[in-house]
Amino acid sequence: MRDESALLPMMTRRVSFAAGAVVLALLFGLIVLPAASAKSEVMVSIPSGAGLAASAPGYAPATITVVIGVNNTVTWTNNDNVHHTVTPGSEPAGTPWTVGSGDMAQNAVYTFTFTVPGTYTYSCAYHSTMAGTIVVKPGVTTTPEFPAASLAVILFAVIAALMLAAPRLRPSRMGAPMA
Ligand SMILES: [Cu+2]
Repeated sequence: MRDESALLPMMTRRVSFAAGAVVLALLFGLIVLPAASAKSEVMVSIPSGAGLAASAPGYAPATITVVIGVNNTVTWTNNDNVHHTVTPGSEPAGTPWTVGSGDMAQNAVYTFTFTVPGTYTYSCAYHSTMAGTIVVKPGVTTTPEFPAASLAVILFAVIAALMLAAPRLRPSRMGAPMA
């Protein structure tokens, strides 16, 4: 009879632990997953008259900040009636962004996804007054860190399970009469 009363709080603890795990999983699904899937691209316009004078808005907006994994795809649209380019200037080492758009006729669209953090400058090959800046920030979670974190959680779970199971595997218990 005493055994049953001692067993009850233990089972209650297990149930509340399981409930806690379910709540955490739901919170993860509600908060983290939508944030990760809500990727958006950044639009930059080359407005009408972009290359006419230094005062003209060459690229609108001229300076943008993007975050890897969130909104690091940038699309330029030539809304002017003359040709322009998006030509890389200074950029962080190791970036694959070296060529740029090439010639962009009226209504031409050019898209690039930035994967190397840093500050980029670019300009138009035809109009020296047109200049833009892109600041690329690293994402909150990067892909290489994820497997390491998962391994740590799995290792912790395995060790915890072994510690819980260990007392039941003792020979003295195994030899005890069942009834
Ligand atoms: Cu131009």
